[in-house]
Amino acid sequence: MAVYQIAVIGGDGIGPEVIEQAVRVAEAAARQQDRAELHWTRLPWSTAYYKQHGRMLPEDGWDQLRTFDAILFGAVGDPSVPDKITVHELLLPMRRKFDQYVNLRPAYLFAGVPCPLVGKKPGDIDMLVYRENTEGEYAPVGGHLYPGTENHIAVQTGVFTRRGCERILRAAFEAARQRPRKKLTSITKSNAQVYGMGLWDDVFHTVRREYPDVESHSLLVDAAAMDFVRKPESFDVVVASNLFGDILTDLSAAVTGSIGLASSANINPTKQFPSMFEPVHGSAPDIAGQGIANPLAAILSAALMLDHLGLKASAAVVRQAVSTVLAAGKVKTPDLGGHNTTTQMGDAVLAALG
Ligand code: GGG
Repeated sequence: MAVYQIAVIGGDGIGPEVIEQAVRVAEAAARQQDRAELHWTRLPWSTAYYKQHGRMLPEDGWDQLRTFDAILFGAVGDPSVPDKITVHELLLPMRRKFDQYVNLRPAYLFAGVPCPLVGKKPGDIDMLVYRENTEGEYAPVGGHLYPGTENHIAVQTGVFTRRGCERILRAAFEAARQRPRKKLTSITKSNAQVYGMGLWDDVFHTVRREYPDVESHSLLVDAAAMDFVRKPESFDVVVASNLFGDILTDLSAAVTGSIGLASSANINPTKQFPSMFEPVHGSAPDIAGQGIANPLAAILSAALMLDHLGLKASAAVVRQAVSTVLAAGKVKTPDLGGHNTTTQMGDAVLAALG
């Protein structure tokens, strides 16, 4: 029996609550479908850990993490500690240190999930967003001058490299090529950000020549935001910079019914380093500890992890079980208009695995 070593970082707020349901479901599916054993190592790295140790993870934390086959991550962020510590010392460096340059964020309108847009049927919205994950607007490049004075100056630099643009665009084109619609939209803002986004567009026009079988075009981010609402069914694969991808995927989550269903994978395609799988949502301190968070985004993220590990049958059965539970509509967490708990939703998916 193949054994996979998985690091589990529940993190803050609802992170640990939803991630435990993902662990249960992934473990059962892997055993049942692929006769594989997932061995979980829980790492308590979080805001609570920071308060105790003065850092988000131990000194050798990155070396510890490097040894795992994958990382399952809940959420990070707590109102009592600035994001520049919690998010910027754990989540964002993880993506860069392990060169997880592909942030894949699928958005799908499931049967049984009310869509806030009129007239959309299950499956009408079915897109994959490829978000660049290691540079762009989230590169920690910048600084302060004259802080604490009237003349305080803050500089935040977006970093766009030919290599960085090319590899995320290529990953997105490869994905589009595999999909029935073979369509790709590259998100830009080169009419305002002429340097970074200008390079992004240049690389897009170069790479697209290699994919004549993919129908591709470039779209301004503001027009994309409008079209995610007006005609989300027109999108298939979408590729965007770090910031634009982050913002647009909250919108794609909203139009597919709930951010509680939005999964993501932070992938190092070379497999030189572990990839990391996390729900798109954050730590949601407003509902933390109540046991009512929707665990489906975490469970679907675990399905992306199973795919990445090569456990395709397990991944497929998890997605099917989630679909079945949503379509039945008997178990619903509050974000879906119901009253069920996180654990009840986990139980329902486990039962639907068969
Ligand atoms: N599970 C997602 C999470 O913890 N999000 C917190 C956050 O601030 N994320 C920023 C990002 O995804 O770039």
